[in-house]
Amino acid sequence: MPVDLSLYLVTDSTPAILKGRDLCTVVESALQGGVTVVQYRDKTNDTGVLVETARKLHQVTKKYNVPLLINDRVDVALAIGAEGVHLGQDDMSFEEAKKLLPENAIIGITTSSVEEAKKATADGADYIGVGTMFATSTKTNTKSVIGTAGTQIILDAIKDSAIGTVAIGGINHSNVQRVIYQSQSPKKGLDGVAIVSAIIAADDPKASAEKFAELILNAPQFAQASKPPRTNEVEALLNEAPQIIRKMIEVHPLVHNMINFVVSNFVANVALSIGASPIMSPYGDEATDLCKLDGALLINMGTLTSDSVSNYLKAIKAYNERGNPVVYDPVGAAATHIRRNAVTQLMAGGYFDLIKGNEGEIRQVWGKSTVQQRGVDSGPSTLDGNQKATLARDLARRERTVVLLTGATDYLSDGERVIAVENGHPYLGQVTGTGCAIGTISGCFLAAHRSDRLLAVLSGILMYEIAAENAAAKEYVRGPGSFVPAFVDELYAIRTAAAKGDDSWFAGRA
Ligand code: 3NM
Ligand code: MG
Repeated sequence: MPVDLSLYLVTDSTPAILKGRDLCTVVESALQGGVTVVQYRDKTNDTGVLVETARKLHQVTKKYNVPLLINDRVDVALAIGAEGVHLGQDDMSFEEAKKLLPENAIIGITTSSVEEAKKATADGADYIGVGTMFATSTKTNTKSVIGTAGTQIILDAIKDSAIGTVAIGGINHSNVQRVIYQSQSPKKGLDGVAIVSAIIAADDPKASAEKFAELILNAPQFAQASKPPRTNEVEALLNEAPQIIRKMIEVHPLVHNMINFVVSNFVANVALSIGASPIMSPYGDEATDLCKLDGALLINMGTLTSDSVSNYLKAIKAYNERGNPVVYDPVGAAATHIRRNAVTQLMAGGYFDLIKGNEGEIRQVWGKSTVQQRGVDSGPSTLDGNQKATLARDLARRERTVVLLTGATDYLSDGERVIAVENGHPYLGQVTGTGCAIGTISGCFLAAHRSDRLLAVLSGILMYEIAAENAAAKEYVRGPGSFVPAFVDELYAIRTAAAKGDDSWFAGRA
């Protein structure tokens, strides 16, 4: 019988986590809440105490028909007849443990790389613990923090094996669904999550375990909102765009902008001109109320300050929980150490329905960026069109979201489809805020049209870039200065026409 790894409790006897309570009592209440496997992990006590505690724990876990695994100490497992062991990379080797333990004992192995995962699989381990998912104060000497992206690579590497998989490190109620969703590789997903502090240190371990058990049964809100794409045909998508634009105008979505102060006024005017309802609020706690209006959130880190990231994370959490769309514009992502860290924290801290940026920014989010960006401008391009399309597609696939890589040609992908958009005008590159406004507009369209995020974003870009072309063609537009008011006018003109059912502005343009 394979072990049910779905809600895997790892114990901790340190005062900071156990808070003076009796371990057996805490574990029993977690079992009542639905924990499916328990690992006794104790890095401090003497062997005598380990054996005594393990024996007591075993009495409890047996009552709930749940296996008890012993961390590291094969001797303790043997002494009390536990169902198995969990071994770290520096513990006894799998082969040695296998020789000592009974034939049917469960053996799990901690892995944080493809090599380790492949070795554990080849050895015949029952499951692997994959981590560290997120940095955690419960265990600070972990080898590497790999996130959902690293976990996905490991799962993909062992996709042909039936070995069990469980993620560990920093998993809590607010991220567990996203962890499971974003770690999923096409052919293999996680069988469960391993939790220490979010259950053991909880005021009510039973309630905490119950909540985990319920959360892991369901996909996150944002995944439920994005049904599989209906069509692959660019023509068909283009035919639908005018209707989507009309729908956005009718819905009149709220767009909550946490955006840089340089472009704030311009972007608010753009949102108004297309028929949306902008609010500019950098205050994370305000999202608790604003997210209830079922609009979109835009995170634009163009003028990052020391408290921006914590504000962003609060707001992202609120929108993610309601399943309302969140757009991430990692402005100047590679420019400074602070911004590179912000990217890491935000990507680990929430789910984005669209990640939008120029080549340097998207490369930084992808994580293999070697280019040092100079400012927040787009900088020299080093990728050709095919490479950009591939990068957009791969990032969308990895994060299970939509990516828009902007430039003279924009590349939009949902991980399956990639669309290159050639519309626009060079004046867009001569005015500040025109790139940022695309993030805001995309948010409006994502809020209004939820069944196909790629189509929603595509419709928004087309409205925007065709308006730019129309504006630049006005005889009174002589340069970037006169372009700006003409551009806002043309967005408004398209909105007015579209609302009346007039799509002539669109015909033959995309
Ligand atoms: N092993 P929490 S992380 C025991 O990365 C353990 O291998 C880890 O605790 C690894 O759920 C970890 O409180 C602690 O973050 C996880
Ligand atoms: Mg160990």
